[in-house]
Amino acid sequence: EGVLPQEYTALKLKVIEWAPQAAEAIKGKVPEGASVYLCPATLRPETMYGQVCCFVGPSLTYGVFRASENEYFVITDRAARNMAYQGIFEKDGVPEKAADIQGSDLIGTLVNAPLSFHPQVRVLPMESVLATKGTGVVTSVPSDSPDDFAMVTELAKKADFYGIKKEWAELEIHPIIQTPTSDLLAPYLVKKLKIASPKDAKQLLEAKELAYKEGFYQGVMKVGEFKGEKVEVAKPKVREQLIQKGEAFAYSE
Ligand code: A2H
Repeated sequence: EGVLPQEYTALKLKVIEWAPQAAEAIKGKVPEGASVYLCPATLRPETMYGQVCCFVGPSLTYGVFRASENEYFVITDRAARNMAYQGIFEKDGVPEKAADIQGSDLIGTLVNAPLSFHPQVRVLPMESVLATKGTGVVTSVPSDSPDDFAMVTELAKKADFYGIKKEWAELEIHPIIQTPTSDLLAPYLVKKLKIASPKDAKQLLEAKELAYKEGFYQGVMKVGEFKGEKVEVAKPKVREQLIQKGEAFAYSE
């Protein structure tokens, strides 16, 4: 835990079609007409053009929380408590939980990914998602996150083992940010550091630090409304735009 609070952007990924087990879990508990969102917390809102899937921890338990009259968020209990304190939910006080869903039951759910080249993406498993950070939901941007690239590569390689359809993990990875080294910095670093799987924790940590520094301080947007602008400049603009459109909200911890 750092000394300063992390200012996350929590994205709203609207559920379009539930995986069968998730549909079962919420049946009769969440009103039919309500919009339900998975809400990944990110520090890199400017990369959201590159989302290819959404990760949940298969062994984590998530709650479906009532955020307002007609909107529900899928997040950890811990995140819901924090959000209640931050006044993110319409009703103050104890967050209202409509249902529990096991992470593994969410796998395969189809969601909308705001800003992405791929407007619809699948929920996929990532063992390393921590229950103690963010919302327990992580949107996957393999162009700029080494962790995400290592995981989608693994999922595509071993789709049967993970019980997913191979094509869910094989969406095209578009360049989002140009840096002096590459326009696909995460895949570049994963190859360069010879990272073979998501289990190569030490090298992944190194790749993550390199990617974060270079992307933030030397990156230039290659796509979107702020194309040509420095990442440092574009980041708060993309964030503000997402929030204005109701596709994200500020969340800190
Ligand atoms: B970031 P920090 Cl493109 N468990 O978003 C594991 N990882 C989590 C998490 C959790 N519960 N909650 C959030 N995260 C990830 C984008 C991104 C991120 C890019 C590049 C780097 C990067 C797309 N994934 O993070 O420990 C989320 O992934 C590297 C720092 O609070 C979130 O931002 O600093 C980041 O970790 C927050 O990590």
